[in-house]
Amino acid sequence: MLRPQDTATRERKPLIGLWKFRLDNAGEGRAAEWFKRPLPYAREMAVSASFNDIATDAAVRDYFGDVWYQTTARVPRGWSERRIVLHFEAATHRATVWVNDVEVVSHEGGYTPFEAEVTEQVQPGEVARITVVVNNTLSFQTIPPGVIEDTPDGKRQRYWHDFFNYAGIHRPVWLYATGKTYLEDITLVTGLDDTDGSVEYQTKASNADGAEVRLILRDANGAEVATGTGSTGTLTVANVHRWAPSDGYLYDLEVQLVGEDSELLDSYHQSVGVRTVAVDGTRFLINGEPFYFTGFGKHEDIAVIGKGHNDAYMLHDFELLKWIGANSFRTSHYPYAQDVLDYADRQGIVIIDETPAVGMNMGLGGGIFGAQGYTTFSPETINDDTRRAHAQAIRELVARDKNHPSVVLWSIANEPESDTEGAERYFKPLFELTRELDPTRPVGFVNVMLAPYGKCRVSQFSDVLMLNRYYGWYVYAGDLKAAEMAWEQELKGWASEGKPIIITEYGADTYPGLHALPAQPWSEEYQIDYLDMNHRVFDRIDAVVGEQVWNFADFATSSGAMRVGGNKKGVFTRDRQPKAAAHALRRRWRKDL
Ligand code: BDP
Repeated sequence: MLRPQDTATRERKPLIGLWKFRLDNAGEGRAAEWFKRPLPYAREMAVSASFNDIATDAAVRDYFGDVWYQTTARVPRGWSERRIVLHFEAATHRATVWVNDVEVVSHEGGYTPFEAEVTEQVQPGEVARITVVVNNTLSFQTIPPGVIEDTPDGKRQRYWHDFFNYAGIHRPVWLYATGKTYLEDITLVTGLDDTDGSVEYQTKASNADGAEVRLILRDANGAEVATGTGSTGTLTVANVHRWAPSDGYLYDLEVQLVGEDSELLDSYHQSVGVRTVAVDGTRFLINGEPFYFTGFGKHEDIAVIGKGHNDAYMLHDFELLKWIGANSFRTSHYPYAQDVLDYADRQGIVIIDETPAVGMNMGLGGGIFGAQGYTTFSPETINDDTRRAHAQAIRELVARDKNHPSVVLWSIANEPESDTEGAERYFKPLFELTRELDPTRPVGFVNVMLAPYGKCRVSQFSDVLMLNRYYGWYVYAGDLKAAEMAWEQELKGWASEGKPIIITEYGADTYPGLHALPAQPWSEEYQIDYLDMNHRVFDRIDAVVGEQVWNFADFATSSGAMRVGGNKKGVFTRDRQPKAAAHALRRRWRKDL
């Protein structure tokens, strides 16, 4: 699926702004066919934003079930004879869409795009009614998983991931038009041969019998550097300007479908960063050169907007990454908005791209999320149906992000149970699937402290070991000497596996403004000491090729005795002001200062 674009043959119309909105507490909307008329008793809701924090009411914030969105859009009158498509960049966690009275699409999974052709349902020049029922309920068969529990006070949604279950239409919606002959998909693989670059392409088109595929590759100044024809092939770029960390140089590949009489039937612009990625022993190579990841696990998390994408915050976050000397981040714990990936491409920021498979671990968080009382992998809990949903989430992530040069590594899950036979059985085919979908990038998953070196049965499938460790926080809190010894010992074990290791999480909750001398947990001083201790350990182990602090910024999570107004492991506050540790990290990461 190609993201909507304005080109010589395509036009799009954003459907963002205020939509009608209502909760469906009684679960009556589907049977009552609310899509057939103006949404009854609706309030207004911002699209794109999570709905949870807009109102002042806990009943809205904590709501789970169906919520309804509705808008009307006038279809541009110039779109007659065109193929018209309704496109959602995401609806969390699932949605069904009607255009006027007709159901046009349903989609499962909260962070990847979906669309439906609606040519037959709309009239150019006329107004169309678009109704969406979004559902944010999590079950053992969803990614991420959750469960609805009965309590004396009614039903409650529980889940095992440590971030708030923001939901709604929090990414843009588009109406767009193409010709009847159109490009469906483009897949690129880039390579390097000394000073030459190669761009291997594969295109897919619809209703394109008799049409020719033509390709024009232009450099950043718009000068043509290579051309080609045919639905698959390879372009060569002499003296290529490589895409590299902190040098987000992009070429523009225009793919055209041309009719017999030379008529331009479709045109799509795909940006291309020419680079290679490889694992060699314990080294992670970008363009054949060892790369060391510095940066963070992040979240899409903004006050009031929740997981809604916001361009201003995105730009500011990247400014902060640059300021602090971060060259990378992980899209913990779900695929981020496509604008973020596009911007990372342009900025030369390196991405570890993660699926929404988080919280698949019933052994975790007894103290944080309450006692679990479930078995992780079992016919009643995470089972074959869950794995099918997980496989689909991987397919949609790879399909969406395969052409981003910034994406160098797939993370197919965060901290799942991984020390049991059930886990091994569950994950083996998912690794195989990911490699089949994308043979060009390394694949891994993020290992949890409960499956330490010697116990994990899933790491055998990973090309890169990604470890989340909280020595000095969840264990040995306040005793950094003991933490340092235990951590180094475990890490040496992992290093003996001969694979590159990225520390994808290490962090300490820190209440901004809390000071303690000598340092104590939760103080700004302790966060610095904790990070220093970790860095001493990493610097002693060659196989460590990256450090990503948990977290870039404080973020919202479900409330609990361990959380003070959210998760406070941010190096920046939720409103993006630096804690003292930000300055310390900057001194470590900014080699130019
Ligand atoms: C890890 C999770 C992350 C949490 C973090 C924490 O991967 O989502 O927020 O720990 O406890 O278990 O802060």
